[in-house]
Amino acid sequence: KQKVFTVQALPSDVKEYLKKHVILNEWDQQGPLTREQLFNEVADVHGLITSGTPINEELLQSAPNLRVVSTVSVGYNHFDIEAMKKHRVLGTHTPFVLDDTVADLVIALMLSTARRIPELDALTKSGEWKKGTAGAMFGVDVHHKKLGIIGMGRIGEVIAKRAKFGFDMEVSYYNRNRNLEAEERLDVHAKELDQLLSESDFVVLMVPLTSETRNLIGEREFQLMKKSAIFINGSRGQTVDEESLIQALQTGEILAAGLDVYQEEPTNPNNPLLKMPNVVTLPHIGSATSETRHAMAMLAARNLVAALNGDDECFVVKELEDLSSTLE
Ligand code: 8YV
Repeated sequence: KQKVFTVQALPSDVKEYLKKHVILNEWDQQGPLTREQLFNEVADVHGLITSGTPINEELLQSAPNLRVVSTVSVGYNHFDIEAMKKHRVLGTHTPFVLDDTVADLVIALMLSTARRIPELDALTKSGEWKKGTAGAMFGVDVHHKKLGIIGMGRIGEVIAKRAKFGFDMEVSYYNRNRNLEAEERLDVHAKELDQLLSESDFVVLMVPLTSETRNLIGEREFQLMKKSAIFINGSRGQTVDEESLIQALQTGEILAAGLDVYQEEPTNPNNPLLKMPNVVTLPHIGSATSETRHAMAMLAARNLVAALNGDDECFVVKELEDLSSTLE
């Protein structure tokens, strides 16, 4: 049997599945896994399961037998694709199983930010009912408003469906390449980025982190948005220039923001975004429901076993698909 190390804590049934196919070692989750410990653990493994460990030249050099890295996430910006190609290491991820859950969370952030739920919850719980019902605490409507989605991929489409059919919103999107199927299926409208930013009441960022999307939204883009706009980021913190976001919120260039991701995670307690009443902050929990995290873990395990066995019934990240065919 081939040897596998998992950095990620896995449900017991997933571990039982893996143990039928591989020799599984796991991090005991006690204390930080230092780089030295990680390199020691991967020195002789054929497979690695993680959700964010940087898969870079340094790690790959310390793991000469490594053949497959399976990430428990749909995003794989922690994969150094060129280094993985050089070391002929496959990377797999977990698309589809989390689309609905992440889309639910984005809608929840839209509603929570628009209707000022965290502030009003705090006022109710602190006995300040009257203050909570005052005009100064009114939120804004979501239904019938204009939603602009930056990144109309699988998750973006589910967000659009919920917004259109659940809240009668008018939905536009910006993609590098048009998504004609989504336009046909959901009657959503492709727009240039600047037009989408200037017209939208809600701007949702749902793009993978790549060299093209890093800092995609910065000072110029926030200045194009309506002063009544609400900005939601459910993608990766690095897709936004965070200093510009802070500036836009502090100067009233936009009304509010709902964030699940940040430049630095875990967030620095001194981050100004954590002090602003018009910012709803969540700790990167877009896919964090019991059902979905279990489904992601099981899919990551199945991806790993399939890839180790040269079986193409697994979700290899698209940039490594060619490698997959040559490794069979
Ligand atoms: C993960 C995510 O939970 O799937 C992704 O890309 O960002 C989340 O679903 C996160 O990466 C930590 O596992």
